[in-house]
Amino acid sequence: MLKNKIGMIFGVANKRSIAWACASACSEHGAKMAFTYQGERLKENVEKLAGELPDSLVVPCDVTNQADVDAAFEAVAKKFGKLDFVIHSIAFAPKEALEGEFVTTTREAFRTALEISAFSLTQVALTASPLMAEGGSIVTMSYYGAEKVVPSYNVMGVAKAALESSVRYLAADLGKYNIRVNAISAGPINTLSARGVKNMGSLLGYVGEKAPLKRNVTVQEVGNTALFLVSDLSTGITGETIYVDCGYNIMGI
Ligand code: 0WD
Repeated sequence: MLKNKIGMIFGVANKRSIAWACASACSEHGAKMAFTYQGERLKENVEKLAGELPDSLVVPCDVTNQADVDAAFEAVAKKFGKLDFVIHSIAFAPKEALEGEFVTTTREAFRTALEISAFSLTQVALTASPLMAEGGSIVTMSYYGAEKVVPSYNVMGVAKAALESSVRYLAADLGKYNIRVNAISAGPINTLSARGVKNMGSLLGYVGEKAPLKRNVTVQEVGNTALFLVSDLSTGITGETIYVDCGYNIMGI
């Protein structure tokens, strides 16, 4: 399905990362990929994982540093000469902002969360689009806390709201180049980032009970949806936020 397609994956921290599940699904269908890692602490992990896949590239990229972003795309252009899809699967907020009440969010925490978790998508889309001469697909990861209040999700919910809105504006701008932009709104999954959100364990239990499918979503299910969104099976879809949450979001009470 993705033979001769080149992807760029942002947000692999370890083998549990949603980004890694997306990359695994895309690799099974023939894609070659570049992986970015944020800082030296993640380098070894990402190199080891990417090394399991044929002909992959690993480049550093902290999205708060524009020079890193530019250099990462230059490295992709040099090795592959083009880009067909991007999976943006990164988010960050200071730990103290992910507990207690939202009303106490500091200016600094707000700025950091919005810059890394929302603005970075626009930054990546702008830099990726010249490499997508034949069109392309950009996918990002959101969460239900963007639209409803989820205790402790706080400023990250506000960042995800900005992210989902950015998806629509980017889709409108880039559609003329046949570049599609979509978000997956994933149900809770026990990853490194998720453990930063207070009460994640009880959230998983609650959602697993209330969701129509009576369970939590698996990371492979999110990966398979990303595969669909970057493939030619979804060429009519852009600007959407697609729920992969075992149906949790449709429930009133
Ligand atoms: O329940 C969940 N796990 C859900 C996650 C439900 C719905 C959505 N998501 C979203 C997250 O908000 C995020 O956008 O999915 C995305 C991926 O999250 P993940 O796979 O759950 O978490 P993780 O494996 O920790 O990957 C996120 C990575 C970072 O990892 P750490 O844990 O080291 O912060 O985002 C990257 C980093 O690799 N990241 C950055 N990358 C570049 N520049 C930066 C940065 N400044 N900051 C964080």
